[in-house]
Amino acid sequence: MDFEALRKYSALHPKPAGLALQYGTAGFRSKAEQLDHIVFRMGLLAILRSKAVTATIGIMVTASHNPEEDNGVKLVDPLGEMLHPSWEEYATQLANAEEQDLQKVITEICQKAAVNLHKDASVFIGRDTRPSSEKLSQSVIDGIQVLGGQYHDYGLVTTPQLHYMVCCQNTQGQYGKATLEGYYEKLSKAFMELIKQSHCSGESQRHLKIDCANGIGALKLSEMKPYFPPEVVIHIYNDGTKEKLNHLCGADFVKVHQKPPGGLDMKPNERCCSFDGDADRIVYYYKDTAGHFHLIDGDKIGTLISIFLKELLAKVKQDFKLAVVQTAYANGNSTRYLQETLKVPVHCVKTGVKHLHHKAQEFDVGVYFEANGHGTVLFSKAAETKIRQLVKEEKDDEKREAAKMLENMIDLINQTVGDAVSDMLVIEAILALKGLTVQQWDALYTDLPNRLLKVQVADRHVIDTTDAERRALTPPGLQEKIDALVKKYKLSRAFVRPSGTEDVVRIYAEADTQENADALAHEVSLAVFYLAGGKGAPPQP
Ligand code: G16
Repeated sequence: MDFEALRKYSALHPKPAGLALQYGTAGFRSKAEQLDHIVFRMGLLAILRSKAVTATIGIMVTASHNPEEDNGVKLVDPLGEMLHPSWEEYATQLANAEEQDLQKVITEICQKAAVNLHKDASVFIGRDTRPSSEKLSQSVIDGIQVLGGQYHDYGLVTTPQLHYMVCCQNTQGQYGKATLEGYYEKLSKAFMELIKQSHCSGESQRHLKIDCANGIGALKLSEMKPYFPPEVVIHIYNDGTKEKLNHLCGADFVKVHQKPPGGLDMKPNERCCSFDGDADRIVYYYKDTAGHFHLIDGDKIGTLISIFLKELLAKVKQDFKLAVVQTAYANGNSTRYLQETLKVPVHCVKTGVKHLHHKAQEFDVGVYFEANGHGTVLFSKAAETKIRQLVKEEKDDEKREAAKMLENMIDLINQTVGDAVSDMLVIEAILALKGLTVQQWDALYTDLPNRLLKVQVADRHVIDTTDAERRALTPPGLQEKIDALVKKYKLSRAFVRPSGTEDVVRIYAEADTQENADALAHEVSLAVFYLAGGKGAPPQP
């Protein structure tokens, strides 16, 4: 290793004194101006990771749902999954090392992770549309070059597109071609094959209004438009030409505020959806004839997909284990519906796609969705092989037809990570195949009224949680207070957790009425404020 070059380049990307950041829910996230040294060092780490696993590693510069002024960076592991947890710790160590200790920390990581520095290394880079992203991805390249690795810069891509590229590359093309054309072709072919199997779509043309959060999704959907069949007409809103990224729009805004995004004019009963800033989340919604807004969040998306898959799995008559993975944010009625009506096992894990993905890998067919719209479906290798074999060899028409649909689902869903574009096509195909309107989909179950709030505290890490984040261990007295508050309301539930992407504590509450959910969330936010060191003025109702 050329330590002299490392010293020289690292000095060009100095760490601000006293700044310590942590590899969180989805990598590092902070104000963009605090991140130059972090992205440079993540360039270094990507090379080490690539040498350690002898595979291409991805680096995405994005802060997804965060405000435009923020940015972030995360590493993508060989099959397109999130960075292995053992390396998250190395990432944090490297990010926080003082300039003079950088060489020592790198040497320690190489020893602990048995990195053979003589091996080749390769990194794929992508970035979102934030004004700061281009410069930050240049700093990633500086880091890569110091350690002498190969790289391919995809430039502007959605986060899931980068995950897809990494997986394609490391499976030697088995997962698909590692190009944008390859991605568009794979998805559109599977989508068209699927809707060909629809006999009663109920709509000759499918119109869908899409709020792209003023982010990368608009660019990539426009590129993909020529690949769509003429029956599918997408209308792109919030394309980034007028307003700021994620400002009053996008999947996170719509989910948190339970209201339509700005910049999208919605007629009664029109099917609409929102992507987030890097197009890895999606939520649907519509307005009824009385003008009421109806949100169809990740829970209901996961439910629709589970219903569809369960029916197909019954038809192919294989002993495949289907399960759904959710987080504590899942609406109580979605969990009840899945378990009691659909009779599908449901598992609850900590927030963060990496946790859901990991759990979903335990099943033949693992559906995972966060309520915020981040999710996908994983098919085990054995299930995939069996399904593809049934398509080729099965004599029974109904069984073969069902296997064919499952095969197209396997190709349409981005199994590396939640992907708004792929999820949207999956949903549109299922609605067409089942002849369902958005209202019928919404009517599967009624969400319990709920409220999401944020509170700022001096140090959010004073809150430690357990039981998949449903109970607070610290600070003392907080959980007891939440328990007492929850007892005041019917059908109620509440929990708090430190965010891994923003400097806030998140609060979730649900109850029998919206007033009660709002009141409970507010009371819990006051408890957090007073017991966990709230900053500024106490939260107002
Ligand atoms: C990221 C993660 C999601 C998580 C969300 C919020 O989403 O990928 O799994 O639900 O952050 O996390 P937290 O509550 O810890 O801030 P995104 O879309 O911002 O990448």
